[in-house]
Amino acid sequence: MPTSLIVYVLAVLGCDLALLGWELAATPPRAADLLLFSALLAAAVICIEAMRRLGRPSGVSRDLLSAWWLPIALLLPPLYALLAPAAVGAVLAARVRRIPVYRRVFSSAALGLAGAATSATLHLAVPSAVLAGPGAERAWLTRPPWVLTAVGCAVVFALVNSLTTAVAARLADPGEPIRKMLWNRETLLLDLTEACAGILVAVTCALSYLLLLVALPPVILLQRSLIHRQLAAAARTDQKTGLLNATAWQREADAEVARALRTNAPLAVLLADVDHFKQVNDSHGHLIGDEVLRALATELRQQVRESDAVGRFGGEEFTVLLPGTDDAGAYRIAERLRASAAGLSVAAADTRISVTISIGVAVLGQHGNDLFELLAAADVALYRAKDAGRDQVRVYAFGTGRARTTEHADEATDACP
Ligand code: GH3
Ligand code: MG
Ligand code: MG
Repeated sequence: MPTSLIVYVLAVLGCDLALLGWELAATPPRAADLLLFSALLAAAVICIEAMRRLGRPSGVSRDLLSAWWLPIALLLPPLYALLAPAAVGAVLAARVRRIPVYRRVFSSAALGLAGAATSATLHLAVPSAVLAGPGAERAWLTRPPWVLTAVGCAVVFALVNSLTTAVAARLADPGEPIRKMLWNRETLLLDLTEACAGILVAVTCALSYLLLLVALPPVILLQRSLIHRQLAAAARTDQKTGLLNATAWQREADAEVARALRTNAPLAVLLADVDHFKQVNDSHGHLIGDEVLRALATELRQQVRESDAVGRFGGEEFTVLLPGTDDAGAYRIAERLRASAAGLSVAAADTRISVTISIGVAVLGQHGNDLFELLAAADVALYRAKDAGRDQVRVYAFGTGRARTTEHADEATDACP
């Protein structure tokens, strides 16, 4: 783990503990606060148990527990917003996933700081006369201007939590752009869902504690659908590279081939294999080998269109499906992939590693009439590229039972000495 990351994690934890100490000393215990805190914690624990019933949700990175952090931050003094993630983090550690302790502690501290910032923002924005005003104790939150303030506070919560964790992710992997770690369409949607659920639960609780019983089932249902979505996405993904796994790629490719046959559209398949990859493992170890595979996967994904399916076929072999692409286009794209892979350099302990890839190309209608035939033809072409000296692209030549560079022979010879 980089030193900068260790320092940062300790700093976040230190801030969280210092604030917790301060708030413990400054907050007088009140029976009503403790009752609401316990009720919301109990609801969070029920959600965790409901999550466990879905099996071991590895590959699930988001839950809907913010639905409970936010009401705690909005309806109680900051002390409780600092305490809640630690308490629920301990339950999660014992009951759900086995993630490293330091990550669990860091994420609890980040949530605690986000909750404390939310609570502080609320106490700045809402006059204390309103907070302690007449009527049911927390009914102020149900009035329109203060509901809007709560929405602003939910934004503060999402911002502080995302920023704190994005900085840690960036320190762990300096190559990744921070914007990508902060938000994409999917995480924005999840943040929005969590914020809306949190505000609804907070307003419900403000009306009556008993209404928590009414809020709990829809939150659990929402959480289940969220987890199902993430499990479905994880089941399609190769954990090491983030690409489609072999089964998902073949399913997508089958559908695209059927569509191309129906509409008479061109389609090509590329099969890429890393050259002498065993030497990378033998010289630098399997972990660095994995880093190289990840870097290659990211590069391949970035070099093709969103609509092209890139998969990890196995070990150090990748497949690329190119719908709407004829033989000339497929050759051009394969050459681009080959050249960009050769230009990659991955940091190892005291050196940088570069690898090359060989690629076999097969085109629907010319080299095969279904996915199986296309993959077999691309495989033959790939091995011709290996035979010819590696770091090359070969297009399958139908009828000869072997691959050649067809009309691109000159380019191939030039590009792949
Ligand atoms: P060639 O140019 O002929 O393809 O040579 P090669 O060394 O790449 O071929 P070979 O098939 O002999 O070796 C493939 C190597 O890839 C062996 C295997 O240990 C390694 N490998 C397969 N999957 C992984 C993985 O997930 N991580 C790492 N680090 N290595 C892997
Ligand atoms: Mg290889
Ligand atoms: Mg191989």
